[in-house]
Amino acid sequence: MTVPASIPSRARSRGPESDAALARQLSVLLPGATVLPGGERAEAYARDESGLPAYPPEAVVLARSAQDVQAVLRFSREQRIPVVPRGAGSGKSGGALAERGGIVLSLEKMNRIVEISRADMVCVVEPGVVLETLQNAVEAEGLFYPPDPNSQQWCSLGGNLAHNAGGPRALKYGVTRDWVLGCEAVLPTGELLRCGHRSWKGVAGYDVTQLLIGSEGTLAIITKATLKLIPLPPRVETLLAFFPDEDVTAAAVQRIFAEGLLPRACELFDGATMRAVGPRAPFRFPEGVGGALIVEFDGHGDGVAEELAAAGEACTRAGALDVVAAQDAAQRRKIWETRRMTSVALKDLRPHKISEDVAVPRGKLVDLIRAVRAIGQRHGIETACYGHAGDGNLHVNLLFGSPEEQARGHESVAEVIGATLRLGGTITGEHGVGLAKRDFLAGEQSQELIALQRRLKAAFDPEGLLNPGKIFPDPEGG
Ligand code: 2HG
Ligand code: ZN
Repeated sequence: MTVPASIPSRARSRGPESDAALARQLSVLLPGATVLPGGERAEAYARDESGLPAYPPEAVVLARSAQDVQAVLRFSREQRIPVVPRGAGSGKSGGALAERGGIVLSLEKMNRIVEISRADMVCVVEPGVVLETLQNAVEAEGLFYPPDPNSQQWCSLGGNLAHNAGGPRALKYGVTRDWVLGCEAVLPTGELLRCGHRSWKGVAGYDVTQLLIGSEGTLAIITKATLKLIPLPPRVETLLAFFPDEDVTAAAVQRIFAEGLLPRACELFDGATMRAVGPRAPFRFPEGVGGALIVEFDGHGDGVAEELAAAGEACTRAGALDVVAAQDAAQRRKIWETRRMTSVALKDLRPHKISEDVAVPRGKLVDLIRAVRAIGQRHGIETACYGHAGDGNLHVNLLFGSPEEQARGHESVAEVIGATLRLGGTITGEHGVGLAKRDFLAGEQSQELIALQRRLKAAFDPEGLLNPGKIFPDPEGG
């Protein structure tokens, strides 16, 4: 088995004429499908939410069916043109960027909820379904699909599956992977594969379904997925606790778990984040606080309120200045809107910020926050940390003021990653490696493990044409 060769885009001629010729070939291949030539009309497909530079594709195809996906992948093989699968473009690691040119294959038009089965407690979805659309549809049936990445209003299930997306509720309910029973996918050869099962259990053979989840569109393109659903918890209770500083806030997370509690979400804001978000937030933070936690429980009956009260007491014992419980659904919504606007508020404040999504074992949260502060002080860079503290996954933001500062600040990014790894953590808790973190993978994983993954990649994609350049450090260093 050979390692897939990387396909440098310079090997093919690029330009308006060749892009138009490619689009014409694809239109003949897929009569009636939307095909955009590279250039102005394809501009929206050159970027995602990673903040990485634009990588204009040579052509964009909006697939309508698994058969369209099969046709494009067969064409890619014949012509040796890379294919980059794309969902809603909400990714944070550059996974949908055509770094090496080629065809961007958008799944946005494949957006049917094929089925919601109350009897089997599953749903079957196409990859272009927007997460919130699915959540609303299953909740109308009294069912629940828990994964809730921040972009839930516009991210699509295909991207969630490819990146094994998380979110606040991952603390209690796990990540996307934990909800996938089976899928239909197209291999880079064009073959259609069905893997997994519809039953809640199934252990036949290797778990190819789970290998595809989180493979960042490098092994196959998922064209349908069967997801597990559970009953919608009838009761939800939420609190906000305010602390004097971020160390005390992070230490309070431990206290909550030490009480034997498992919230469905436990989200942290440090002081810098609160100062940035505060003026625009629908929920007003009190003056002079240096950190906050959102803690949320769900379930049945009064036990949920009891758990919330116990978490509130744990926060007070840990040093909270104040603890407030949401009085109704409207207040809960305001709290979550405040949390969900954090990333955008920081970006508006500092457009050149770099945000990481490192995760450490929960017991090391305070150490991570201290390490980030020390790195910021050493380099004279303001930092802001917030995120999924309950599962040790923090969004560490380095608030660069200009592109020049950002360019100089890459050393501090590497230091944040280094500190995370020394604490036994991971370079990415939820956004994936993509392009953004591929150069850091070898810091976390052994050469043997990376080599094994490259061999797996080659087994699926011998020519290395499906989403090339993602996840793994480039063997040629380019
Ligand atoms: C969040 O939790 C998202 O808000 C986005 O994962 C984080 O922008 C970010 O880095
Ligand atoms: Zn997040």
